[in-house]
Amino acid sequence: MKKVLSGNEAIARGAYEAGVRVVSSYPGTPSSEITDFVKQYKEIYCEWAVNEKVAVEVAIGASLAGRRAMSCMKHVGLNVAADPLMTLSYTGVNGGLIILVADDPNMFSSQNEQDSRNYARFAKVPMLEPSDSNEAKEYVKKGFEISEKFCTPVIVRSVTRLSHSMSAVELNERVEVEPKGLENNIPKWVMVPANARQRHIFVENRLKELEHFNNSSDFITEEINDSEIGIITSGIPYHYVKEAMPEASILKLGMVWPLPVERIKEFAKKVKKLYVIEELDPFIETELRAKGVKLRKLNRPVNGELSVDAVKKLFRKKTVKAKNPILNLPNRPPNMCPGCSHRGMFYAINKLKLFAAGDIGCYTLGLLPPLSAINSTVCMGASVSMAHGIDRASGGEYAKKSVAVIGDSTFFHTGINGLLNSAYNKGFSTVIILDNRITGMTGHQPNPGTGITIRGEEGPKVNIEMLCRAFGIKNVTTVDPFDVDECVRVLKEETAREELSVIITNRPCIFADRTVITNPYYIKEDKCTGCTACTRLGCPAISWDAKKKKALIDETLCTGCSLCPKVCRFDAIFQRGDK
Ligand SMILES: Cc1ncc(C[n+]2csc(CCOP(=O)(O)OP(=O)(O)O)c2C)c(N)n1
Repeated sequence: MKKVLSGNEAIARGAYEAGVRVVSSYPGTPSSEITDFVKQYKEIYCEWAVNEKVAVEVAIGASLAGRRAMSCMKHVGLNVAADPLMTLSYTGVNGGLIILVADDPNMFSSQNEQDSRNYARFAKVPMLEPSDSNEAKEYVKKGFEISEKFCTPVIVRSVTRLSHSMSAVELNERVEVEPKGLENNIPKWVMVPANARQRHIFVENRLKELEHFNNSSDFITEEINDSEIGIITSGIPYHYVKEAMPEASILKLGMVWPLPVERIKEFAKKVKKLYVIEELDPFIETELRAKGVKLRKLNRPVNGELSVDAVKKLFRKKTVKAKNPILNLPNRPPNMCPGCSHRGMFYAINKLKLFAAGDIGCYTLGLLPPLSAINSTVCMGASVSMAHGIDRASGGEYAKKSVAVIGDSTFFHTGINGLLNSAYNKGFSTVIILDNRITGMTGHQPNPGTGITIRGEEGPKVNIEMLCRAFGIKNVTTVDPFDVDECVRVLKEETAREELSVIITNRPCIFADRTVITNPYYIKEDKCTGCTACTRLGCPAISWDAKKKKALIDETLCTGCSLCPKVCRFDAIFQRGDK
């Protein structure tokens, strides 16, 4: 049977058909839906781990226990999981193990544009790169076979265009794989130096065997057309090449590491001019040049996505200038939702002109005007440790005018380590944990603070306040983020302290708990003085009537969060149902 599936759904299906037993992942666009799709298969144990390092380690444990396992993440997640990955390469696997990494060329929702193919070379493990949904499913299945045959973790690389586009997929039955049992093999699994030295030799030999395998594998498709131009490509760029250069001969690679150099050299002999078309880093190109393959140079950008037109331009082909309807649309910058529980705290931070070391989540949008209350964003968890660095660099002085701002999921991911470090090293910083009980930014996945698991089963709900106190932090305050005056008061008090403080907000994400939505507010025109205090909340439900010079509330958007009446000094804002 055939079905049209997104790349992410196809990857989940591939895991199901391959007899996978355990999937442990951490959400991150564009990979998040894979694990959400996996949860429909009751044969697979699946979970949201607290971060990618933990997720991969869970998969390693499952592999050691003799079962097929997968761990999914976005590209930056692989940085967090890099530590186990590097040594997993040495141990190898028992049950097959796939790390699914989704890159984000063009950074539609990421803080950097790194090319994960470098990790395959770095860790000396094979990488498969599918180009459509059917291949995505098949490569996951083949990936498990390779993993077990060569005793290696396999990285399957997706990109946003693959993960989020849809194409036809041939569905097959699940194949139950015989469990291999817990492997007790000390020289293989205990990576003390004496054992690791031996395993490093194994890794180098494995890489040679994998290259040999790739040279004769069906991961390569050769399409011989005109002998003038030959193009080596893989993944999504393959489709751009096919459409832009139908006359060219194409060598499409499915396993992009280790490269099938022999097959590439054979292909090179069949064409006059040889090119590589790939997105992001010149990964294949650099490698082939080092191996002595003569390639023509193209002025290809190393940032952003390619497209059919971009490929045509590289070969000086005419492109048809289509009318772009998007150009006529008004600019809609991202914004926190109406009723977002983060808004009040950012209003207070802005009011006090505090320097905010930010983090990654919906609250990063606090950066934008009119709130303008985020001064740095590096990676998940960095806010807490950076605030500590800011504090220590100034002998405590800057701690009085700065805060760290972090969401609950990000806190559980890696913020927790930073906070423990600040507590242990007696810092003075003030850490604000915006606890909306959900991983908002990536699609509302539950986390250890939500109290439910990925499948909606009840689980323990971490008490962040008690956790902070267990670290030895004395000053832990919980505030209502819709009470701006209280937020300002607590911020003043805690930043003034020459001690570490934690402030926790206690309102749920509007999507995590719809019961908090109540009657909308409206503005009484005669009472509104046009002071703009409410518009400075940046709430999408509040707009400005330029003619009347007064604020307006769109009642279809308002969730009744009660924040705007609290900042209105003229009592002009009322709730429907009020007298
Ligand atoms: C290492 C890493 N993994 C995953 C992501 C994707 N990601 C961006 S924000 C975020 C979590 C946001 O949740 P939370 O901290 O609870 O804040 P909220 O969005 O709910 O405000 C995640 C997982 C990332 N940017 N980096």
